Amino acid sequence: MSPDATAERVVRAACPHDCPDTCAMRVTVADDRVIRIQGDPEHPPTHGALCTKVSRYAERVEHPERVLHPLKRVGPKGRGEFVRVGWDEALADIAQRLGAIAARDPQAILPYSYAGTMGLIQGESMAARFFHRLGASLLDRTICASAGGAGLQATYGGKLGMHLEHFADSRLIVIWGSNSIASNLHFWTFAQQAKRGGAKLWCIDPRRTETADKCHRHLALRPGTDGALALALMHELIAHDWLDPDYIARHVDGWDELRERALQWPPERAAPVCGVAAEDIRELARDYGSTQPAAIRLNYGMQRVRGGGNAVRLVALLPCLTGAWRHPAGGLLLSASSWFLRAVDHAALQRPDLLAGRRPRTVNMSTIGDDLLRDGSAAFGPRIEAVVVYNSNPVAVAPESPKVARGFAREDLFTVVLEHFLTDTADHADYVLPATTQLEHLDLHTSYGHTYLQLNQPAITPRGEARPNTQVFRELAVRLGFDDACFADTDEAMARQALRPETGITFEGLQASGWAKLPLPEAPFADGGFFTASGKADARGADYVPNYESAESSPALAERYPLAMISPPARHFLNSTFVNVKSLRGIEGEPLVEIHPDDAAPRGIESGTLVRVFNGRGSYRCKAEVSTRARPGVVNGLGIWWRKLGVDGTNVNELTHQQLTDLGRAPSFYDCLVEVVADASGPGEPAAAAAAVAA
Ligand SMILES: Nc1nc2c(c(=O)[nH]1)N[C@H]1C(S)=C(S)[C@@H](COP(=O)(O)OP(=O)(O)OC[C@H]3O[C@@H](n4cnc5c(=O)[nH]c(N)nc54)[C@H](O)[C@@H]3O)O[C@H]1N2
Ligand SMILES: Nc1nc2c(c(=O)[nH]1)N[C@H]1C(S)=C(S)[C@@H](COP(=O)(O)OP(=O)(O)OC[C@H]3O[C@@H](n4cnc5c(=O)[nH]c(N)nc54)[C@H](O)[C@@H]3O)O[C@H]1N2
Ligand SMILES: [Mo]
Repeated sequence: MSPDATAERVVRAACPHDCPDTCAMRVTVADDRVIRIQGDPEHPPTHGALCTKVSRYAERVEHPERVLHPLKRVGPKGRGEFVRVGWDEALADIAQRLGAIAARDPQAILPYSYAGTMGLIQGESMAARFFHRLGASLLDRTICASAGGAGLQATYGGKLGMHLEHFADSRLIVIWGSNSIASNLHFWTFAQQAKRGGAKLWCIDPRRTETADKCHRHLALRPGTDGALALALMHELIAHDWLDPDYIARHVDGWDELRERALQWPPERAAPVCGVAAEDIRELARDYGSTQPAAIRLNYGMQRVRGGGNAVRLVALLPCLTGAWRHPAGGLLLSASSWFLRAVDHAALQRPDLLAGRRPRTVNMSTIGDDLLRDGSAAFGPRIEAVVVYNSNPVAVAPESPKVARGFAREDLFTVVLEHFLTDTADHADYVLPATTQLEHLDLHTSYGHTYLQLNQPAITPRGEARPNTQVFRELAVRLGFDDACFADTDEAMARQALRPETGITFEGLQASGWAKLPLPEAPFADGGFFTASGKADARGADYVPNYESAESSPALAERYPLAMISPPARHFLNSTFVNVKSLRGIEGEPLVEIHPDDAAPRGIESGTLVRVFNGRGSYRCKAEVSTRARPGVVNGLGIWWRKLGVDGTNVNELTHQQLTDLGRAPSFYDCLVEVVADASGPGEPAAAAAAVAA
């Protein structure tokens, strides 16, 4: 250790989590230990503040249950019984097993990853190169945002939106399908500034969230009816002449067609569909049509239903009809991701050219339950024989988890999981490989909620024998005889390759300051210039698409399972990450379902009652919380708990299904009918009851 290793120093880092805020962090270390983690006060989106979860990041890094050595399965599949092995032994065996499968058909190997870290380097860089070179199946990464992403793409030509900071100057903010205080906290600061400046805040959310409590008005619509609401708002904009005809004429394609459709949706028609009062729709339309600048903070919560893609399209067209885009503080933000395409070259990181003309099949991560259980066929391709999981916990987070768990429990499936902890997925592995955390590796970060590029520099040495994801794939490449020069690139070399010279953002610049703002206009669509081929916002074909599961679309099903269930994020977890951090789990308490008093009373349910939530797919037990946070007819199962920490080893995804959204091939987690009954029976019994229901 160098003589000054015990002196305190501050390392510039970035929060790795799947959250729109992507905070800039300052990590104070001494003697290879973390002393403090703080938000960077100079980074405008972070403005010095971190959320409760990430200010405790060191607790996760130094967690006593962290996986610090490679582990090899000894017990039956899924039991989580392992012995410690050396890296050489593990990598040699993994390379041999994957090589043998690839010799038959590399498409029988499936990489499975999502956004455990949002970093471009520990995400899809060396891993993508490795799987491209191998010719493995490609993964369609749809589990979170692809319905809304496709909606934005179809409408604006990209995932493009307002600058976060300008929300502070808006006069009206519609927070739509977003519990900002829980999942987009740094946006909330800007919304509060606007509120103090006199702005009116509306919240559109089936759940009365902590965010809804702090807005002036809350519209608690039924899940999956946002498209109908948007059409009714358009109806009112037309009826009251609150449109900007000049902006529409120059910058919107397909308005005549959309206008016809909107005229069929007076508030009286939308009100019973949405389950809200027509008068409230009128009031929202009046506010939106007569206030400038007006901004919409849309979030992904509203696109996890069958019609999610179209709903995003319709909402994204609202600021094009009123000309809100003319102002820096007007418009809409769902995602800012595509702005970063100007700064970051993803192909340089992922090297799709290594496919060398091969076109492997694509497997949708959202149907992993069905796909792991599928036999080979002409339509599907070969049966999946091996899965390599990194940055994800599919057994907990993917829809219809009874099937996902059964798939991962296949004795003939070879599974490798790169992880920090023994998650529900890691429990099913043949090998668990210890991964470094954000404080131990280098990474480069874009953001979906702001417009700053960031560099994460390692602050401490890897704990135990943990290795960065990149290192694992580098070594597997060597063992499989891949001698392309790109497999020798270091993490820093890849970060440098990713930076396009055009924006003037350099690696050295990022090293010095930690972050750089993308050079972009303040009001990006003030004079049109959408990224579509025509340069216009595209309204063609956008329409309301009802849910798969609702009283309107499936009345017979709704008779058996009369309650709609949504399962939005828990504030103190990040998807299924942090569920094992005791202090945070302590705040969340235990798995619960919120139910409105009018739904609870006839079922004999009180707060604290152990209930069984079930449908034809499965059964999940948790505590009930009788609360007006739930609207009548809708129950809220909060957070993605680890199954093994649940009452019967299950979580909310026991009940969700694998049907895909209208656009983007995404799951429809919040398009789900259930029934809830009090059930204090012993463990094991509910599963039998559910089987009876299914049969
Ligand atoms: N603390 C915390 N922060 C997170 C996450 C987390 O798990 N915990 N998850 C992260 C991830 S992965 C993502 S994708 C982002 C964004 O994640 P989002 O899922 O957008 O997260 P929220 O904003 O919390 O939730 C969206 C809100 O939408 C509401 N909602 C559900 N169905 C509908 C509907 O049909 N219509 C409307 N209008 N609203 C509906 C829910 O009640 C919820 O309050 O947040 C990220 N941030
Ligand atoms: N019912 C229901 N289900 C949902 C949702 C919902 O709202 N309701 N939300 C959906 C959404 S929006 C999303 S984004 C998905 C999230 O699904 P995932 O992306 O799978 O997210 P996490 O559950 O947080 O799991 C990420 C895992 O990555 C690991 N990890 C973190 N950093 C690293 C690293 O550097 N290397 C390696 N090897 N591992 C790392 C973490 O330890 C963690 O176990 O879940 C979806 N599932
Ligand atoms: Mo997500």
